[in-house]
Amino acid sequence: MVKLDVRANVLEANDKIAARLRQEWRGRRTVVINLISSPGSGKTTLLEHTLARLQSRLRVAVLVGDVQTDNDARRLAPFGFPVRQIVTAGDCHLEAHLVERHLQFVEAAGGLDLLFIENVGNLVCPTDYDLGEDAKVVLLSTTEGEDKPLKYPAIFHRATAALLTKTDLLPHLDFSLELVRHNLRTVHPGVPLFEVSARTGVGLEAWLDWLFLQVRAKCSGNTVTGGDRHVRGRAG
Ligand SMILES: Nc1nc2c(ncn2[C@@H]2O[C@H](COP(=O)(O)OP(=O)(O)O)[C@@H](O)[C@H]2O)c(=O)[nH]1
Ligand SMILES: [Mg+2]
Repeated sequence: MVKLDVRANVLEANDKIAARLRQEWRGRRTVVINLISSPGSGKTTLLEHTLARLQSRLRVAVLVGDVQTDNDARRLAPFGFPVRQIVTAGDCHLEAHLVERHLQFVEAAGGLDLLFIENVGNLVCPTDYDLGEDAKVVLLSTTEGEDKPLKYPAIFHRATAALLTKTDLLPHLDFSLELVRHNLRTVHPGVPLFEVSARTGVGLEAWLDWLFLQVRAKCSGNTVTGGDRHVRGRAG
């Protein structure tokens, strides 16, 4: 009982800070994307390929969370956008106060169109922690199995969009695209699914189009959530 109360208090405090952050970013017209997946699903790799394609097109910054190391920030730094590592030293998710602590960095980056937050690798812990984002985007890689939307329904239900990553590996795996699409639709009917390979570039164009849609929508004062579709796309 006491444990439940403490958790409720923590979440309530988190929500208050997240509301402040959301207000701040609404004023700045910055789209904030919270990337969530298991460790190793390809969040940082997706960001590497996304940042490479956004150079001289959008003003972007990245906050990246990990339990230890600044490896991911070092991987993302070469693309010329401001990147800041948040080390949680044990915590399995980012909380709004950690993001708020870096608000100054984000502000110093100037009028941003897009802020990516790469959450700590975990399909459970980050789910309940609002970071003031416009969209939670969940990644699932082909090597993780088709059943993950059913096993971790909360994050797949809350996500505004989903990506199936590492589709280049499909010929080597017993993985059914039909089944993963079905499982995702069962948990979250209508959520857009981008089927991508960072390695080959397949599907990245559709993912970028969706990001541009978010940026345009925020500039006009809305947030777009996408339609009922899955997108296999061409190499982007
Ligand atoms: N074959 C293949 N491997 C990928 C792809 N995307 C990521 N990986 C590999 O998956 C591993 C974990 O990727 P990373 O981006 O660090 O995952 P994160 O922990 O979610 O940030 C790395 O060895 C990547 O090279 C992809 O599209 N295809
Ligand atoms: Mg990473």
